[in-house]
Amino acid sequence: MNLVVYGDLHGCLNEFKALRKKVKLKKNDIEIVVGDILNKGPYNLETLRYIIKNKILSVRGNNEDKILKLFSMYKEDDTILEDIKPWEAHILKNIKKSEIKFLKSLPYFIKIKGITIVHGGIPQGIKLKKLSKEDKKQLTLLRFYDKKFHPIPWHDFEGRYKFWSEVYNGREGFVVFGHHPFEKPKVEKFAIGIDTGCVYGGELTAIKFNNLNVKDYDFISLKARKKYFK
Ligand SMILES: [Mn+2]
Repeated sequence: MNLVVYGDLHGCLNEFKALRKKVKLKKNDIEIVVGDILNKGPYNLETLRYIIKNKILSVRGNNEDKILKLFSMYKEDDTILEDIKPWEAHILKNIKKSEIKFLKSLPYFIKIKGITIVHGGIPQGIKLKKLSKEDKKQLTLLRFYDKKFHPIPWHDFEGRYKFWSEVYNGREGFVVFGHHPFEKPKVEKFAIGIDTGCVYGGELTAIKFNNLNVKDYDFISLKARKKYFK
């Protein structure tokens, strides 16, 4: 049995289907998406429906959280449609109740054997067994630390000291994460980042752990058909 984890899809359904073929899945393989299934891309709802239909697992990304938040605002006041991105308005107007329920059901992390899948990262001092609401948010958003190892907003270029995975010590398992696009997978001692920016015209990457062995993995990737988002 192998574990296959896919990087941020962002509605890139054609690339996702092609990548699944390229992975050459075996019958009992476990498939997990690292979150950000939808938003920004060409086939956001279609990708979500494909995930549900094919019973593919996923953790929760900040874009799932964002759509859920916008959806609850939209239910109160539909004039918000004028103030948000057109593709987000399209999602809100067309998403089904069962799909909202599915998004709400997504876990913030999945642990299988010694492998932990999370969208953003695991900040120092946070224990997965005991997560506050703020901790959960951080799991979807973490990228860089400042010099005091506090997570900083992604646009704080000056405050950037270290990327979280560079100093992560493996205390919550070997982590596979997405969220921050790298040109190639970011390989650290106790973590691997597999968002290679498909929606931005980069690549879609999967990591396959053979027999669930954390030390025996392959990358499978393919190029985006185009740049869907700047
Ligand atoms: Mn993200």
